[in-house]
Amino acid sequence: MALSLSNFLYAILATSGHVLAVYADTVTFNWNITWVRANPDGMAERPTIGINGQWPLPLLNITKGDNIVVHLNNMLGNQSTSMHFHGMFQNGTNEMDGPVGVTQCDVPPGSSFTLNFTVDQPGTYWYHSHTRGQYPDGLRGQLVVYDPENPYLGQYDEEVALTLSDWYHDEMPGLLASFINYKNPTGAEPVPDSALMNDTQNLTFAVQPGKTYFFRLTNIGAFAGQYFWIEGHTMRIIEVDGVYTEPAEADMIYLTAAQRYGFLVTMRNDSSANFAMTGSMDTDLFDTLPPTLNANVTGWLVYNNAAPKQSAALLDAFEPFDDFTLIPQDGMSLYEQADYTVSLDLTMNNLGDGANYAFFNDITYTAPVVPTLYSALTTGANASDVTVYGGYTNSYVLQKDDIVDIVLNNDDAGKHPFHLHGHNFQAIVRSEDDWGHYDPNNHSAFPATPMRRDTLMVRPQGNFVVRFKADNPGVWFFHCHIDWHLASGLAATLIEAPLEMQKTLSIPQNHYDVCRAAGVPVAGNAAGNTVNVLDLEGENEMVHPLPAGFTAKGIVALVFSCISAFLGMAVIAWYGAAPLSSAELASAKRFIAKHGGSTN
Ligand SMILES: [Cu+2]
Repeated sequence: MALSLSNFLYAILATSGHVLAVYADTVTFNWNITWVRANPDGMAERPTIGINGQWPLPLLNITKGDNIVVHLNNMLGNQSTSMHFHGMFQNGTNEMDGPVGVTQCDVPPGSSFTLNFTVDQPGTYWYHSHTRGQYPDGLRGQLVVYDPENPYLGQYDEEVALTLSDWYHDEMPGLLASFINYKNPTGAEPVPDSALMNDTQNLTFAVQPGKTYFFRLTNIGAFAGQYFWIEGHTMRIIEVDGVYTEPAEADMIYLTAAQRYGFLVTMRNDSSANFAMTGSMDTDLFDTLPPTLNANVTGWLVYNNAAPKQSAALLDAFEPFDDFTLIPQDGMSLYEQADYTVSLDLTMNNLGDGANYAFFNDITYTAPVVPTLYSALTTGANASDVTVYGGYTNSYVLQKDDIVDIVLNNDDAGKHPFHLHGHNFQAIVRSEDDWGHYDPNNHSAFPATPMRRDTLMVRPQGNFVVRFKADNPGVWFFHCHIDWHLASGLAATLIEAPLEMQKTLSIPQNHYDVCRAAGVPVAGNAAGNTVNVLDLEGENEMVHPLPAGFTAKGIVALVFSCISAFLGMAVIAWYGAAPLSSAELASAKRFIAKHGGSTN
């Protein structure tokens, strides 16, 4: 089961540090999306979504400036699909971004969809399905963009690509059906069955004493954040989410789902022992802890094949590096004050069907009839009117080049990692637990040179503020990257410079063909109305709320009383329907005879 990490070693880089002359290439991928069988933790073989009959999915090595073409052929037979390249700005190619219902239609079985975009960002990224709840079934992999002008060239000998993830033995459609269900009124997320490192366990990586390796680490998981550390070694962080940072030393880092770190690790000079590197799922996220769950996954830096590979040592506490303190290597300073603020209050609550949903400002994201990008491109001057995008998409229209703040107030007791498509943002405020809502008149000083990244965690009952420049006309999704929470509606839609989009963006015919095959309209407002685009008659609405006064506890009580009433009736019916034993029959006859009836 153990794979050698050398399989994932993809580049031995020049140590001279000089800039290589490169020419942009077109890199074409013909991907048949297919079912395969996989058993990455050795505990349960299961159907898994692969590419060209393979899983784990390929590590993609791209060079900055390359043009990527992906022909996505959906051969799953029973599910639609899509593909998002996480962290790519897609500047000028918003239609290639991937989220279904936002910039495109779901690609139905038997259809093909072509992505075509240029990568002009270096760093550590990943790619995954953006079809509802699909990527945890296997359709996610890592993407590394090599940078001929990496400022740290010459400070390392080799690059190493590494992923962490959580893994389920059951398939997502069934898990989703029981997650968003009146029988799960508290919204308890399914707990993963195991943790994986490079889609396996007990990974070994042969290292050479004294060498320095550039690790590219991505959490491609569905749900669990993971702590990561290497015994006996210090990590020197030089990149987060594709942004170079000033070097920062860390003994342990924490990666939410979708976050990436690039760090240098220099090997020890003696080769007498091997060292464990461990990913440990953040069990704070789990509502229950199954006794059989091993939340950790361990691999080893192998200096010496003859030496033992000892189990990871137990820790007293997790004390990860605080990413908020990172400083971008390019020294980009804080944007001036915001022109526009998107304020989002996060809650989780029950709706009229008894199931638990996630909300921004009391609206649970409900995909529109027409993908939002197509609405922006087909509603003329009205595209600047947020009404067009419907009442259940949490839409905001941004003006070109505005400085925008997103204020996120977490009224929930859980941690949530938020991802913004199309941008890196400056992280300017992140509270501790239980600090409540952000107060614009009373907050910590904004960093002068804020960390930039594309995924940031808000703490329980806390808040964050992120700032970015609306310099990328397009429709950009902002959502929790816990895939359960995206499915339960924790998303907003930013419509950036719609009139500019109408001038600069165009949709390939192939994308429209996919919509036709899926039976999805491609023009008009969120409801598909093309005549009066301010009329939302027929739009997709969220499940209606419960009558006032119902609480999650009330739902639990209602469900359990219904279940117990049902069980009670079932017992009576079962008892009543059972044949009488001979003793019971004799006793009944005696009773009837004694009271004067006939027993014939
Ligand atoms: Cu979440």
